[in-house]
Amino acid sequence: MRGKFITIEGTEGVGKTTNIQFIQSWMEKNKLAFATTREPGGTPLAEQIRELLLAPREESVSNTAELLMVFAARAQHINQVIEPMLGEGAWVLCDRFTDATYAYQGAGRNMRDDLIAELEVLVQGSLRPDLTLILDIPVEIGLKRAGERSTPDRFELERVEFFDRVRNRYLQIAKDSPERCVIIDASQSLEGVQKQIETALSHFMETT
Ligand code: Z5A
Repeated sequence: MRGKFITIEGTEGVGKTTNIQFIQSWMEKNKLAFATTREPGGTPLAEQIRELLLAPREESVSNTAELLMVFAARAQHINQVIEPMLGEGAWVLCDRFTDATYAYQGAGRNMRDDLIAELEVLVQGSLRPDLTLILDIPVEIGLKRAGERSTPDRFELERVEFFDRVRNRYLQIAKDSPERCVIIDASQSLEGVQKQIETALSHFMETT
């Protein structure tokens, strides 16, 4: 049987990395075969594209170049990792996927949704996540959490208004696709966040 494709999304510093470890333990407890991966990245080539994409640089990066880099990395990732793993029956847990493109390149950079949708079809065919957990917190709190942790990448240097647009798009995506998306209130304590994640995963497993 084909595996399930689960994605985890949100603005900067919402706690994706922290909670992915929790989801991995949940999958182990439930004896599921799974692979954890991330976007942009997940293969040697896609990780190189990630470095190009995130590095702060003096040259301004065109929005189209950024969009194509994201989808070039995704094409390689799907071909080399996501589809083979799902085909083997493993669950794939992916830190960000195409919702991030609609949020960052679409809402953040004001790129047209129909262009993103065309690339989505070209690169993914019919592949879409089965479940998406959207971790949500006010932008200022996320930026503070992320800033305390590491030096900012090219996206983290953006203004608060950019991340407000990103956050609002994620909330809109959740509204438009309630059968796939679950919003997790990530402003709670880690324990509270993980309780919500566990409820969402258990419900998904029971109903899928
Ligand atoms: N990008 C794009 O533009 N288009 C696309 O299509 C895709 C991506 C796929 C890299 O993503 C960038 O790529 C991203 C968008 C762009 N923008 N940036 N930057 P990324 O996912 O690798 O990077 P990120 O969003 O910056 O993730 P992050 O900074 O690693 O954050 P996080 O993983 O969500 O958070 P964390 O590291 O788990 O937690 C942050 C801190 O908060 C840490 O110290 C935790 O201990 C703490 N924390 C976590 N949860 C809590 C709670 N509940 N309470 C208190 N403290 C907490």
